[in-house]
Amino acid sequence: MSNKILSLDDINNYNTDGYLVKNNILDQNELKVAKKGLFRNYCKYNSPKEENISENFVDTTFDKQIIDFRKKYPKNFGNFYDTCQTSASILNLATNIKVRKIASEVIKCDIDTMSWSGLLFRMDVPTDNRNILDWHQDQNHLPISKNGLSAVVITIPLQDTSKNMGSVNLVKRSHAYGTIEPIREKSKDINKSLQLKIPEKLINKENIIVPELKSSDILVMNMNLFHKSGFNSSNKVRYSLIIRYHSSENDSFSTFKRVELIS
Ligand SMILES: O=C(O)CCC(=O)C(=O)O
Repeated sequence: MSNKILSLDDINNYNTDGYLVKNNILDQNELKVAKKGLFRNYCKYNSPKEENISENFVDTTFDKQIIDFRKKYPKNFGNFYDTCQTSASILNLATNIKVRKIASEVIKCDIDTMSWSGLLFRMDVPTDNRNILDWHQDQNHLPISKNGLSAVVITIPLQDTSKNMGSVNLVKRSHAYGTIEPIREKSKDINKSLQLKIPEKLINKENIIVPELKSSDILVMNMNLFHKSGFNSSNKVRYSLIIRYHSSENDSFSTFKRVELIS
């Protein structure tokens, strides 16, 4: 009997559509550990205003505090944000064995020969425009594996994510274009994200999908799939992890030192 996590249908759907949502992958206990890590990092830089706030918060009380903290103390918020980027309990969700197994099944490589790049923890606060990414392909930002064919992007939400929280928008089947020459936009504001944009005329609006992920689900995407951040019009923070896996045995793989990352 196969011990694979993905079915043949999953793989076929991924190959055809350029993405796949896989439900019930993450363990709620691991999510609790990650949220506890997030909460403890927050407590280092700002005291929670409510004594009874739960480390396993699932309500908007904590989010409200994060939003206020970011507004009032941007420098401390930046330190909190950066600490989370290296928090072992948070990042563990992205390097979890099930996530790696899924990546290896999609790439069709040995799980023990994979490398990762672009591991990032996002906290997207309501109405923020500074860090949202317009239509792009991850292959243009992280060209570690030539053509992106032996690599994959995985997004992991830490909470149930509705469309109005700015969930990722993607264009089904757009990976068929291969890697497009992007329009480069670097803002003078150093806090704004670099944009390597896909020309708007290539976006087929009828194929736009906004998956609403549950906290145990993961979104798997082809490195060439067109996607962008949604706009967070809710009153909640959208917490998510993004990681890219690569087959390091594949000839198309370059080590980080040799790759000139576009920034
Ligand atoms: O979660 C998001 O807002 C999208 C981020 C994204 O597309 C990326 O980092 O490549």
